[in-house]
Parts: sequence; C-alpha cells; structure tokens
Amino acid sequence: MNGKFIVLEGLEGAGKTSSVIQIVKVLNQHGIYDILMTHEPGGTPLAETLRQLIKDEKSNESITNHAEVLLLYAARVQLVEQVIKPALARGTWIIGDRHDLSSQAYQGGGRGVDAHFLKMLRTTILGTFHPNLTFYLDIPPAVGLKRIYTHSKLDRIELESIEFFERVRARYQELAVENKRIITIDASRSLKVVNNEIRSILTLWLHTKEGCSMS
Ligand code: T5A
Repeated sequence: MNGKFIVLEGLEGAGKTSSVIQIVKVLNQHGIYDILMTHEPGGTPLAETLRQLIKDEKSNESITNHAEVLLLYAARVQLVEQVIKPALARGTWIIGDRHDLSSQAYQGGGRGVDAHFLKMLRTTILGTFHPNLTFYLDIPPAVGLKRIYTHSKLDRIELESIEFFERVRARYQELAVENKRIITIDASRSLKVVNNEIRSILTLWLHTKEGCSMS
C-alpha cells in the first residue's frame, strides 16, 4: 500500500478546491502521477445522491442534527470502502476535498452534536483509517463567505448564521492543535502566498518517513 491520502479542510471559501492543483503539481514533480481527487460528501452514486439531500436548501422537511450526521457518514463509508481504500491499495494517491474532520467541526462544533456519539460513529465506521496528511485552511467565516457569495448559489449549510461558522472554525482550530497530522495554513492571505506555503510544506513532508511513497 504505497498510496497516500492527503486532505484539504476548512470553511467555505477557504480555498480548498483552488489548492488541489498545487498539490497535484508537487506530487507530479516527485514522480507521482497516479492521483485521484475525491470530495465529501460524494464520490459514489449513492454518496452523490446523499450529497444532494444534505445540501438541498429547498427541502420542505428540516433535517435533524442526528439525521444529518448519519447521512454524512453513510456517504463517507461508501466512499472510503468502495473508492478510497481500493485506490490506496493499488498505490494511487488521493487528494480529498474534505473528510472526517469536517463532521467533527461542522456537526460537532457547529451543530453541537455530542462528541461521544461522533467518536463512536467514527470508530465504528472508519476504525483506524485516517488521512496521512491534512491541510486545514483557516479563515474567518466572514472572509470565506464573502468569497463565495459573489459566485455561487448558497446551499442549506452555507445559509447558516455567522455564529454557526464561528463555532465550526473554533472546533477546527481545537482539533488541528491536537493532531500532528493536521497542518494549519492561514488562508486569509493571497492565493499565491497560501499556495506557496502548501507547496513548501508538502515538499518537506514528502521527504519524511510518513510521506515517502516507498514506506
Ligand atoms: N459538510 C461536509 C458538513 O457539514 N460535514 C461534513 O462531514 C462534510 C464532508 C460541502 C458542505 O457540506 C458541509 C460543509 C459544506 O458546507 P461543498 O459544496 O463541497 O459543500 O463546499 P465547500 O467544500 O465549502 O467548497 P467551497 O467552494 O465553498 O470552498 P473552497 O473549495 O474552500 O473554496 P474555493 O477554492 O472554491 O474558492 C472559493 C472562491 O474564493 C477564491 C477562489 O478563486 C474562488 O473564487 N479564493 C481566494 N480568493 C482570494 N484569496 C485566496 N487565498 C483565495 N482562495 C480561494
């Protein structure tokens, strides 16, 4: 199993999607071309259907916090078991636009879902599976939301209050401090500066034991 799982996390407008191409460039420079991009929720037919349900801002039925968590984990387990693990086993590198940390931050921090319940779900569904490296793009919600207001139609979660996103950010920051596999990047700076930092850190990481494709 030489493939590695690198994840981008952060609030809306943090620049996750914009950063994927930088990661691809660095991997290519290191001779890694077998790369798969994933996004969550989504990435299998069932997970994409669940994504639409989760994001649907027009639904007449309000989704309870626990239902939302279960939908997200249903989508995640499909993606992990049917796409990510088989790809890693073939030696493919994966760049994930969001993964489990999003649930810890949005549902745990933002919605206030019980931490023990989330931990139990995570352990039961994912076991010891985790990304090899996560870039958490940290940004004040007002800055990130301003970036996306200009070009997108807002979905059910993006329509949440600024206080909701402040709680999400606070939980992201807490979790990033606790876990050495999560690297925090100040994403409020220009895209060029953010991209340079991601490229430098990734280049260094690829020369560590954890990042070496031969390990
Ligand atoms: N969710 C997801 C949960 O609640 N729990 C979970 O467990 C999971 C997995 C997913 C939604 O689901 C929630 C979180 C989300 O609300 P999504 O459609 O996948 O929704 O949305 P996001 O992942 O939030 O994607 P966004 O496109 O909103 O944000 P990105 O990818 O971080 O931002 P990006 O790169 O598209 O950039 C947005 C704009 O900002 C500009 C870009 O050019 C672009 O125009 N930009 C910058 N501008 C200036 N300076 C920079 N540094 C910039 N970086 C980007």
